[in-house]
Amino acid sequence: MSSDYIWFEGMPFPCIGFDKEIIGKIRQSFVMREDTVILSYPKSGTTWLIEIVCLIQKKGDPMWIQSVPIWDRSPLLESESGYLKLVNKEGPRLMTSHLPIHLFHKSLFSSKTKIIYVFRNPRDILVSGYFFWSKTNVMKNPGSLETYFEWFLKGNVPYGSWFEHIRGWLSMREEKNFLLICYDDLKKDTRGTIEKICEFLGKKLEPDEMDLILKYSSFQAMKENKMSNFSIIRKDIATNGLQFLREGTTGGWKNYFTVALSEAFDKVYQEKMAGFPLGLFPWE
Ligand code: PPS
Repeated sequence: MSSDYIWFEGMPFPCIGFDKEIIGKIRQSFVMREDTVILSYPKSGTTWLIEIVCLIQKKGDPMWIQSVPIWDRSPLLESESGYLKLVNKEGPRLMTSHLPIHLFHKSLFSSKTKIIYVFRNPRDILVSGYFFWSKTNVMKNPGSLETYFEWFLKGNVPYGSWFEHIRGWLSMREEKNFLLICYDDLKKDTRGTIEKICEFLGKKLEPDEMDLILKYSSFQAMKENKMSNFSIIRKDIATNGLQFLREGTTGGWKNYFTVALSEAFDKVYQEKMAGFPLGLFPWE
């Protein structure tokens, strides 16, 4: 049975595993410290980034990523279970979040927290989201890509509008504790992009350690890793047909959008993305 959302101040959240009191508490009192946060709008490459950061921390040793579920390694801050894992944890924390910038506690802006924001062509996000959310029970089933497309453009999907999410977070792009990673660049130059992440995190790797990271964070390796491929997700959240690592490509949306959908998307995109500098988004 698919249901509607949990709403927090006009923003839709998945209806299982989330609680609006917790979302409120994060903004009110979840003090950020010397943490590392992997931030994204859902379906932007979050899981890939988590796997890479975990492997960087372990210098390519796959033991951790192969024995601990991804949501325990880098808990999702705003989920009920993630919040409980993080709130009383001492020392620097690794966490994930899809929250928009205005729902974070103000300490984020004065702390030493390192933020890695991963973004992706919103057309690919839309298609990925359609196949993902349709196989879960955490939102109403759209029934067709056309319906999901309409919902996405209106922001009537989990975490609301992609356009607002990216505009909010990109306002931090000049800050030294903020790293912007594009899924499309990560695909094109995985090694070079991982090197950037290492530099940002202050980690130095030997060439053979980098080779191990490339090996264990590859699409195929992650697809086979039960701790990362969502095959052990709670059965009330996802149905059996869920394939989390679905295509893992850039530009795959072209196989799903009709000409009419593509034109409709471009129109909204141009209106909503006005004002960003040229060259920031590789798909433009
Ligand atoms: S979520 O639910 O928000 O955490 O999803 P997220 O991890 O952000 O995005 C899922 C998409 O990322 C793709 N993915 C990868 N692509 C390439 N290489 C690797 N290693 C990889 N890991 C995950 C995943 O396949 C989803 O994209 P689609 O287009 O659906 O395949």
